[in-house]
Parts: sequence; C-alpha cells; structure tokens
Amino acid sequence: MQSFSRKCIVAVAAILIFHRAGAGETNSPLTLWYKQPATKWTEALPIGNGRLGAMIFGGSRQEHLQLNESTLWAGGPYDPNNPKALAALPKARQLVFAGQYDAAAKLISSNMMAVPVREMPYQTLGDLYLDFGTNAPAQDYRRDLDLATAVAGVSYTANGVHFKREIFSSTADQVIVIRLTADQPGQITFTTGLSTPHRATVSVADADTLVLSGTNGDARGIKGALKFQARVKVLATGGNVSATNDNICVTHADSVVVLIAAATSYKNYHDVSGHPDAITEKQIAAASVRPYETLLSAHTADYQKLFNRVQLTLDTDEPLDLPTDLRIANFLNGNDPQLATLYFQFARYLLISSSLPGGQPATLQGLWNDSLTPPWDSKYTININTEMNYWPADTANLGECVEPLTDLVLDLAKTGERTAKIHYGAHGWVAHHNTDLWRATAPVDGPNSGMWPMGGAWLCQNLWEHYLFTTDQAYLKRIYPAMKGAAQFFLDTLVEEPTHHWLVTCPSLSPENRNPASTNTAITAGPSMDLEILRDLFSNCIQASEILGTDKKFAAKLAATRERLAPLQVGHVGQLQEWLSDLDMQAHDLHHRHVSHLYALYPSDEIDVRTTPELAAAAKKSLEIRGDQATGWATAWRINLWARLHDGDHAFSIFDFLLSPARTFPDMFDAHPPFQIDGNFGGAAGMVEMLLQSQGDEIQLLPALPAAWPKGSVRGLRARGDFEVDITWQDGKLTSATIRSYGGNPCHLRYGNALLSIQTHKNQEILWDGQSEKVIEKDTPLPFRP
Ligand code: FUC
Repeated sequence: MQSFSRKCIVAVAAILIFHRAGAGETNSPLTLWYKQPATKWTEALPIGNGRLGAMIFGGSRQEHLQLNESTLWAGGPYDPNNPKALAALPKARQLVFAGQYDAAAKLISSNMMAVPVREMPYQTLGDLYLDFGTNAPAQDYRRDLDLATAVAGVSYTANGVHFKREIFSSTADQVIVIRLTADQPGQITFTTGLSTPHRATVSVADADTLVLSGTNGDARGIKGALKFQARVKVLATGGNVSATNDNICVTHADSVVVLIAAATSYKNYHDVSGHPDAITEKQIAAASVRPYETLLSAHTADYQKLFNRVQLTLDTDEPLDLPTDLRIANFLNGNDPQLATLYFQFARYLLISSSLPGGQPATLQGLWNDSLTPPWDSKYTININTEMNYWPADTANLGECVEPLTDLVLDLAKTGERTAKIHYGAHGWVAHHNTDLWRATAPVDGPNSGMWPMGGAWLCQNLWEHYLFTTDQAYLKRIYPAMKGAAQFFLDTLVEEPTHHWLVTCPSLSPENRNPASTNTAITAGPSMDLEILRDLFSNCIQASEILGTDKKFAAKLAATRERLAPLQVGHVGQLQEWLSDLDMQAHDLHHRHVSHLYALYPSDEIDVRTTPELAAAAKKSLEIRGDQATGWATAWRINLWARLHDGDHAFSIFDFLLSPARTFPDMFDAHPPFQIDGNFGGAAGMVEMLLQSQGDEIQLLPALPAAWPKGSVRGLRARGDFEVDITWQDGKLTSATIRSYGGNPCHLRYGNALLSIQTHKNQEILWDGQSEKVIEKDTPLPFRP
C-alpha cells in the first residue's frame, strides 16, 4: 500500500521538477512516450497486426525496425516421438512408487524424451534501416506509441526542419506502413536497406522495391523447410527515388510512405508449400494504390473495434507529465495509478497486436524477437506461460484473441494422438510442457521440466473458460472433441498409488519444482496440480457433454474416475500440499517461482474464499511461504492469487513490484528477466481480478479493491455468463454498476455482503448501486457483438 507521505513527496516533486505539457502536446493517458531514441531492444516500441511485427528504435540519424513474422520459426514438419518410450514406462512407474526418484529420472532421460530433445525456436526475420545521412543534432525529440490508435511516432527538429514519422502494422492491409513527413518541402533524404541473419539474399526489384528472400534456420538436426520473403516499397512525393544493388535512395522528397510486407511458405504444421513471393507481391501491390490516409483509417478502425471496448480510469484521467521510462523508474517511490492503467491497456494492445484470428498464438515474447536463438526459444511453454498469456483475453473483453490458441489446441489434439500412442500406448492425446510452430507434443528438455503430461489438459481449461464467458455452443462443439480426447488419455494412463489407492499421474512433476523426497529431481507421482487440472478437465467435459446432449456413458465414466483422484490435502503447517506427501517444508526451494498447486485458486475456482474457506486459508499459507517476489510471470500469478483471496492491498503491493524497473523494461515489456510477455498479460489479468470476479455462480464487484485505488471507473469488462460490466467507485466504495446481459442468463451480483439475483433476458441492462433495493432494469438494444 502507498503511504500518504510517499504520495505527497511524488506529487510535490512532479510539480516542482516537471512543467505540464503545453496545449497540443498534452500526453494522453494512453501514450507511451520518451525523450530519446531506443538504444536497446527493450527500449524499442512494439507494433504488430497479429502476424507481422516490428520493434521501432526511432533514431533521428537512423531509423531501425527489427522485423518479425509469426510463422518464421526454425525447422520444418517433424516427428519428435520416441519409440523407446513405451517400453520404459512400467519400469519408470515402478521406480517412482518405490521412492527411487533419481533412478526414475535417469531412466526417463535416456528412454522417454523427445528426439530431438529440444523443440524449434521462433526466429527474427531481420532488420530494416533508414539512414538519414546526417549528424545534425535533433531538438524537441519525441518518440511515442499511442495505444488509442496503435500508431507509433517519432518527431524532432533538425537544421530548423520539423520531421515526423508515423508507423503502424495494419491488419486490413497486412503491411507495415511508415510515413515520413517534414514541415518544409524537399527535406526528406535517406537510404534504406534490409539485412537478416538467415541464409538469404537482398535484391532490388524495380527502382523502388527491395526484396529479401531466404530460408529459415536448421535447428537440432531438423532442416529449415520454410521459404520466406520480405518486400519493401518506397513511395515518395516529390524528390527522387533510385536503387543500388541492395539499397534504395530517396533524395529531397516532400513526404514518403514505406510499405513492408513479409510472409513465409508455412500453411500449417504439416504443409510448407506456400508462396511468400506471390503473397508479398500481392500485398504490396494492393497497399501501394491506397492513399496513406485510407491505410491509416482502415488500420485504426480494425484495431479500435477491439481496443475501445474497455476503458479504465484510476483516480483521474490525467497522467503525470513524465516520459514513460521515468514513470516506471519512479513507480515504487509513489502513487502513479495512471501508469497502472497504461500498463493494463498496454497488455490489451499487446494481445491485439500478437494474437488475432487466423494467426499464431502469442509466444513467450508475443510476436517480438530479435534473435535466432531466443531465451527458451520464444516458443509455447504450456506449463504456465502460454496459459497466462490468455488470462486477460476474456476478462478484458478481447475474446477474439483466443482464436489462435483454440486453433493451436485443435492441432495439438491431432499431433498429440501419436505421442499418446507411442509414449503411453494410450487413446486420446497428450501434450507435455512445451510446443512449437510444428505442434510437437513429446516430453522435451529433460525429465525435470519435460516429464509432465498436463500441458494439453491445462490448455483445454483456457478454452473452456472462453466458452464460459461467451456461452457460445457452436464454439463448445468445436472444442469438445479436444477436451474429450485429453480426458480419454488420462482414463487410459492414470494409475493407483500404493498408499491410499488414489488415482494419480505417474511419472509426472509439479512444474519445475524438485521433489523434496529426491536428491535432485522433480519426478514424482500425483502432484496436486495434476489432479486439480484433471478435476477441472473431467468436470468441464461432463458439463459439455450435458450441454451438447452427447456422450452420456463417457461422462459417467469420467464422473466415477473423478471420485478416485487424489484429493487436495492440507499439510502440517496448514499449507495446501504441493505433493501427495506432506513435504512442502522440506522443499529444495521454499520460494520457488512456480505456484502450481495454487492453480486450484487461480485460474481454477476449485478453491474459493466463500465456498471452501478452509482450503482458501491453506492456499494463503502456501502463498505466504512462497513469498511475493519472483520472476515476471510468477509475480503476476501471485497478484491474481491474492486477488482471489480478496486481499487487494496484498495484491497491489505485488503489482507495485511488477511495475517497478526490476520487472518492467523502459518500453513496458515484462522482465522475467529477460523479456517474457506473460508477465504483461498476467499483470493485466490480476488488475481485473481486483475489480471484478465471476468464478462460481456470482459476479463479484470490487472484490479486492486496493486502498491505493480509492476512486475510479471501468467500462466494458466481461463476466462469465456472457455479461459486460461497468463499475464506478469512490472513497473505496461502489457507487454504481451496469451489467449488460448479452446471453440472457441468470445473474447473481455480489458487492460485499449484498447480493442481487436476477433472471436476465438478452439485451437487458441492469443498474445497481450495491444495495438490493435499488435496481433499475432497462431493455436497451445493446451494441452488436460478434
Ligand atoms: C518455465 C519457467 C521459466 C521460464 C520458462 C519459459 O520453464 O519456469 O521461468 O518462464 O518457462
């Protein structure tokens, strides 16, 4: 919690040191801005259209855009399943149940891991440079990213000329657009070129077009099978455009538009027969006949359809008039609630920019990666990170962004069938703790992280949640076969543990925490998280089968098996047990970043302060033992967990740390460190959990409002049951709430101890101030929702 004196110090400092921006320069609450170009990648600003992304450095002597295309990964279609795995499985189980965990890990390591043992990395495409050939000093320099329009900007004055750049990545036109202007004619002169670390060539096609053609990387013995191409066209007004071998030179133009297209030959995880040359040619041809204003307005309209659904105000709408990097540096010293709102909307911006229907899901770095060998390959780590990326998708009203994740899971349900069969001799499908563009599903990296068969099952929980928010039965029908296949795998592979005869997973692990009963391995049987995920998967499948009127017998089998799963247990210090035995206090690392067993509290709702108070108390004890500060994503998870415990001040104190320079880079990217985007998404999800929760059958208004945010309003959050919610509060108390019912479902609203139950109908709006006697119901035609 912020103390009063801390707040005062910062307020006074802000008044003394920094003048307010003058008219026309006012910084909107939705702008990230800086007084200097980026010198490091984590200072550069991201743009993206879900597929085509760039990091913008914004120099006045040289502009640099580091480019990404979401299907440019190393390797090609491959089968990592290990035919030796199945024969080793009975022995591995025997060793685990005999307590010989290290021996089991050794056996797993040599027989049950994928071949190759690591997956394919997501890779950078390359770099575009605009060299302005001047050393003139830049005055009044400013670089920004406007989240309201998804346009990045650079402006400065040099030699008395005011220059401006606007840059965006368009969904409508599938190109990146750079527009350069000056306040005097004939002032724009630069040379542009492309480079890449891949096997590639750069050539000039026509005097105004650069073409980079290449092949993706080989990795871990898998040959690069993708072709890719980037195509850059320069459209100048006035002046002259000419080409050298691999550069384009613009001299004395009045204004210039640069269009960048990029594509690979990836069609899907088993087909790489696409034609990137034809695709980029077509995209550039189409975009180059559209005026800049048309490109801009089509882009903004597309983006705003999603972005404008949610507005959040904490305290006031007026941000501190300080560059964003300085606000981050100061965040721990005082109260800057508008930086929190910027952080929240930046996460929504990042999700829209990195995950749109028809594309790939957000990786560990979303869409943005400048390396051929990024940290953890910038792939999909599905023992927490990918799931976390999608935590704010529905709550923050970006349901469409779940679509690429849905497609990924439907793919895994196919590739994972082979892994289920080859590694376990089982029906259904399984995915372990990572996957990549090629939808690999076998255990990777090593036994201590990879031997975890729950990745697919957890992803199914994300999809089920999306159903709960939308109540869209057509969607449920689409995902049900994947849910069923995931459950089928466990019906075939669960085994009875020898002590209580409960059904458990084996071999498995509690993500990536060492088993205290072993010398140095994570391998175990029946870690709590596995059973929690399974209770959800089975219950969700049973409900889905009822809703869809199918699979009665299968559902009955799941119900019977669910009863035999190892239960949640409370250990000797009152903690929720992470393992089958009460070993938490002997952990190799008491403060481990993963809090896997607390999945039951969040994102699941198996543990709930109201309905299971004893288990909630145990989860709280576990959280206290683990401590508040961890890596970026692990810090973000803790915020959500404390919010679910209805302790807003504790959640906020952790959020404070997340938004400090220790966990947030100057461009607001989350610092694991290094950069990993899950913390951005998890942090935003945690903010929603403080303001609105809807697990179980109640919509809870302001369940964990921190004292640091006494006044504010939020418009357009989503609640399970197909509702949209607006909340206004003052002095830490609800003043009004509006609930829009899109699905016509029953609505149980809670504010503190006040409860209101209404059977809503479609398109109805309910106004409530938290006192049950004051309800206004209006029938209004609600805005169209896709
Ligand atoms: C899991 C985490 C690490 C990291 C990696 C990508 O393995 O334990 O902290 O986030 O994923």
